[in-house]
Amino acid sequence: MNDLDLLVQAAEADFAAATGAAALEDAKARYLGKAGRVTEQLKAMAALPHEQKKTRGAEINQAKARIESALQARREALAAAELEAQLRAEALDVTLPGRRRGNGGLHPVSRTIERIEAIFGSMGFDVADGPEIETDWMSFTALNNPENHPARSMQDTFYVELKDAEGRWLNLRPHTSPMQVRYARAHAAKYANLDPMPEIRVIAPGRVYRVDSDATHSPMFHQIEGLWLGENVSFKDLKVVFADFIGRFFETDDFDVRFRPSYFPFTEPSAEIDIRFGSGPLAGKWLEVAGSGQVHPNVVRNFGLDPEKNIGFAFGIGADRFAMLRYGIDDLRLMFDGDLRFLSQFN
Ligand code: 2U9
Repeated sequence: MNDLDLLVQAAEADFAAATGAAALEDAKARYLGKAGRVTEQLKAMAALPHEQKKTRGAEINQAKARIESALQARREALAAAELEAQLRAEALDVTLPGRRRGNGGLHPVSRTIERIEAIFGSMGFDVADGPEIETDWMSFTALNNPENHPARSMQDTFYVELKDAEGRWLNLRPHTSPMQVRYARAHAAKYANLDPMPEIRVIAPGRVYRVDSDATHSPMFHQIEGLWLGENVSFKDLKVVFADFIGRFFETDDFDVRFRPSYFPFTEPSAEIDIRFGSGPLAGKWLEVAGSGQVHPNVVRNFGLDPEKNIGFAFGIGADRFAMLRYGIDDLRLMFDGDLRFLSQFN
């Protein structure tokens, strides 16, 4: 092996030792650069006798060509290795199963409201809707709450820092009744020239707000109120409608209903409604489940109707409480925590 073979061998070894593009370019400079070993050999030819120059020059050029091709081969090998590594790092395993998107589902309170809407819907009740931020008149005055009644105090109600047209603070509705007031007034206006007027049969489900918070009270909860107003709708009708509703909601005939005298400003007379199951997990205990009463003449007047011709009843239930009774939930706060371990049990 002559000196040029050794030079080529050394270059090949150097290139092989370079593990990156930068190191390879450094190695190239050591052989093919201005002060590189191949260039050195070419310069050294100047000292040779004339007749040797041609063969020596050809040999050096041959060695240079072998070094250049070794360099090119190494460059390609490094680029291929780099690509390979990148592909491996960014590899996608297309055989992995996809990530499932949760199915979602209805909240137990929403299910309860839908269920109650369906039961009352089958008895001819419409469903009212309305704003959660209300005027003073809609939340209190129309419902026969005297100006100085404690239910109006800041203790019971959240107020919004905006005033209504009468200069009174707007409130977060403390009950769903304003929806029925709006519904009844629209109904009265729509059928003003019909005598007798078609009956009002409506339920109003929705969020309501009170300044109250513990294991059994939440500052936001859900009420469903019902209103049936006609020429001759009585407490007897209330008892039948309510008992039918209870039987269908809890899917049993095995229960008693009891009315206890009570007071609400918007009904007179008023009654609390208790039920007692004869069997099942809640058997034997009287449970207070609703408030009710005959709609107060002042309230009927505020609908724009004649209280002599429009008589009926109203009732109110807590939708959250009904959901808890039906599903056997013992802490109201679970309803509003948004914990999927709890919520997914209902779907
Ligand atoms: C209008 C007139 C009267 C609805 C009524 C109650 C009695 C009542 C509570 C029960 C449990 C609310 O969710 S709760 O805390 N409701 O006691 N609600 S009578 O009376 C009305 C409604 C609308 C226009």
